[in-house]
Amino acid sequence: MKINVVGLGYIGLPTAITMANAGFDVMGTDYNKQIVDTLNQKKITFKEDGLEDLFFKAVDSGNLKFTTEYIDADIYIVSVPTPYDSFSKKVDATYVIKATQTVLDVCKEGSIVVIESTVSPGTIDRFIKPIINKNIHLVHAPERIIPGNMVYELQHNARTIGADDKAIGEKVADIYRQTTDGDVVVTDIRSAEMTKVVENTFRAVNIAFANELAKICSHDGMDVYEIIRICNMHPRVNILTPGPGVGGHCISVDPWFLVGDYPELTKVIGNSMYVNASMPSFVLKRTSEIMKENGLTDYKRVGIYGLTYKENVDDYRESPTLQLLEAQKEHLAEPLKVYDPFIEDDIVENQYHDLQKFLDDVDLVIVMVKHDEIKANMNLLENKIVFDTQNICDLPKAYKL
Ligand code: SAJ
Repeated sequence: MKINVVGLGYIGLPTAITMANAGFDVMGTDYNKQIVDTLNQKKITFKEDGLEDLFFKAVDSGNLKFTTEYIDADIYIVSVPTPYDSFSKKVDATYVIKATQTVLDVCKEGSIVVIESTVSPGTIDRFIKPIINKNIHLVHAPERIIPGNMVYELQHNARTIGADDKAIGEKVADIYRQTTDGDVVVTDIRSAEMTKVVENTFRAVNIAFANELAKICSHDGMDVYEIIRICNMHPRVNILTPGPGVGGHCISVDPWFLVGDYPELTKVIGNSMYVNASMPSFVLKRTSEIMKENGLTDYKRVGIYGLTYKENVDDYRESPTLQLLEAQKEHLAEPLKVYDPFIEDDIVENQYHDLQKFLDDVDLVIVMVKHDEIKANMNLLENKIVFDTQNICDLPKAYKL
């Protein structure tokens, strides 16, 4: 059976690798020639624990190849980005539509097109089904892996297969069962679309609750972490961890699909998203209070440690640090200094690539990400004023959220 994985980003590439290692004949397609060239040179395109070895295994077995072309296959797995329109808050299905159209140009009758990209409920009915001009089968199998633990989750997560034709759903489920030991459930397309967005919305709302608690506690000088620790000893309470904001391309994006489609029905969800989005500005406000308390007036002596959207990944999309830098533009002439051990390229102004130089140039360090490397370097921060937004620093004078 020939599988064509379309889109070789954070989801498509691991999916192609997993399918190839399960024994399927896989072609990975991406319109970005640079990505395809890099992969064809046997170099992986992003860092993820354990993925590189699986990538080598898949390529060496001959089961995995890469091209910029769409090919004739039995099954297509579409994993292209679905951004949202920041004004209307609605899903932008352009890439999925375009990819499906191109699949339709090359595929034979009877082939199966599996959409893994996250879409809002109803997107496939509204935008994909109307362009189908051949006898093919549509399936939605929303991805579920978490960056930072992708390899484990690819092999163990339960999966949802949405298909309007049960037999086709079962056929695709059997393929996914060869890649994971988690349950693989078959439902209809619309329910599968909904489950995916609901899962990420659940997390967004719960993070917002923790963030709101952080603000309440900060207002009255209470320790939010101590309060959460104690509350979580209750058998039915499980509060998440407050932080400097919510980044990435999932939790900070997908719930907006529901808000965009059901503006009158999403008060909890909408407000949660605003609470999460307010956290970088809250960090800035706390920073100015901490500066005042320490007689520091020069923002040029303030540095941000961590630029990625979360720990131990190199993905900085929608990261809290980027959000904070955007928020500070209104107030400061010059951007704050930034260092992240995971980012080698120049992403923002005033970015350092040498930790010691960064530390020499700042007096106040805002810890934004809980990278293992930052935890290991905590002793280097002993003589700095530290604002630890991630609760990883046990230096006695570190400020918390
Ligand atoms: N965060 C907090 N507090 C927490 C947990 C997370 O502030 O207690 C922040 C993180 O620092 C980060 C953001 O939230 O900035 C999102 O990180 P995450 O680790 O919660 O999730 P993602 O975005 O990396 O991956 C999520 C996962 N979804 C769920 O757990 C429901 C993953 O399983 C999905 O596959 C992924 O979204 C996706 O692609 O949809």
